[in-house]
Amino acid sequence: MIYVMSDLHGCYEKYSKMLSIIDLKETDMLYILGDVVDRGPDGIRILFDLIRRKNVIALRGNHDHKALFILSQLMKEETTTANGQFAKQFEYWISDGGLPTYENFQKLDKEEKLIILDYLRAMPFFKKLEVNGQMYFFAHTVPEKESMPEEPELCSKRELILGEPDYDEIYFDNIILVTGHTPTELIDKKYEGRVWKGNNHIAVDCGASFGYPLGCICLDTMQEYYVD
Ligand SMILES: [Mn+2]
Repeated sequence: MIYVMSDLHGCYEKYSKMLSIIDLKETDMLYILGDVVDRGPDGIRILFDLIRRKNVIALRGNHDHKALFILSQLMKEETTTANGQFAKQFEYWISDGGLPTYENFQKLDKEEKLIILDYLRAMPFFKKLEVNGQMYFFAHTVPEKESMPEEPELCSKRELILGEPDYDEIYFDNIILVTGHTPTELIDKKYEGRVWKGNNHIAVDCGASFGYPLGCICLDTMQEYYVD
């Protein structure tokens, strides 16, 4: 079975409960569509859990990307959080949910820090795969329709972590887009805390870090799962 969820944002308890609800088997695959860290308290803890799992693949979100940039800069001795241009980026990240990620990263020893940075650096930007004869494209997000190339994998990395999709447009007749990044209540208030589906697009960020449930969808059965 292929399962997809997104935007864990440090919500370890919901993530852990979801794994037991879906009863993830060794032969299943779980894709997490980015933003593992920031906002909630336990992003680093989730990363350590992901690192030891062979059948869970986390794609990169804008928060994972930013955390990688800031934390790897901080590993360099010449960088301090008081230093000019970097200070501004650091302050912005801290205020945009980076604080718990920063604090928990600082508690790690050097070897653990390098393990986390290596994992963040290796997070892919997208995954394309077929389930039951249907092609799917997974990414944290996609650009607006007019900026979408002929093949979704040709999108720029920036668009795949920061794009703003047109949810009311069909992008491809033969590919279903599966994305996170935008809590589904912002797509359609009726889908508050629920997976949104329409126009060959499935949006799975139910807003777990904003008090809504964590959602997960099984693409083989289209069954949805929720953890409050
Ligand atoms: Mn995001």
